[in-house]
Amino acid sequence: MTEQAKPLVGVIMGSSSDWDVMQHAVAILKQFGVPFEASVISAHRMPDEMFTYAETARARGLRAIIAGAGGAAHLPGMVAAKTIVPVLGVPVPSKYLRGEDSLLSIVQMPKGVPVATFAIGEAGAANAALTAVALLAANDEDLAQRLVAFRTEQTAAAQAMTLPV
Ligand code: RP5
Repeated sequence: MTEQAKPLVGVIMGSSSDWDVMQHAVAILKQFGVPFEASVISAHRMPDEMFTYAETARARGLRAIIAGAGGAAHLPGMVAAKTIVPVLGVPVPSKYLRGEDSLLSIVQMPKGVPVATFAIGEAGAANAALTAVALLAANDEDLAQRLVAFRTEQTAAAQAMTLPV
């Protein structure tokens, strides 16, 4: 799926089965009007495509790559190995270990090739996208103001919370 002619953020995932989680990253990028592309790139089923994607990412204009995978989740780390574009890793819940395996696979990168790793599941996917927005906002004041407004809305919602006591 390609959403814009010139995407700034790439959203990749190891399988279409990751979409339920990764759609939350895409929803944030849409909400903020950030041009993005989204596709299935599997580390173990499509290794050549994975390397080509990573090797061409910077020249194609990508400024961040959000990579989600489950199980023995090599995708974010291997993509990070082939590009200096920041890689934001999202651990996808797995069938047997609930994503703890995904989290440890992604977060525990050896020193020198970082993957910024987020929470397991949809919160992680959304926060990875919000981080991509924040990275882009450093050079885009309109986007920065939309991010400030997003935070302000959350503050107002919390302030309006009541308890049943
Ligand atoms: C990983 O294996 C994917 O990221 C997915 O989370 C997991 C299972 O993939 P499917 O067997 O559902 O295609 O590569």
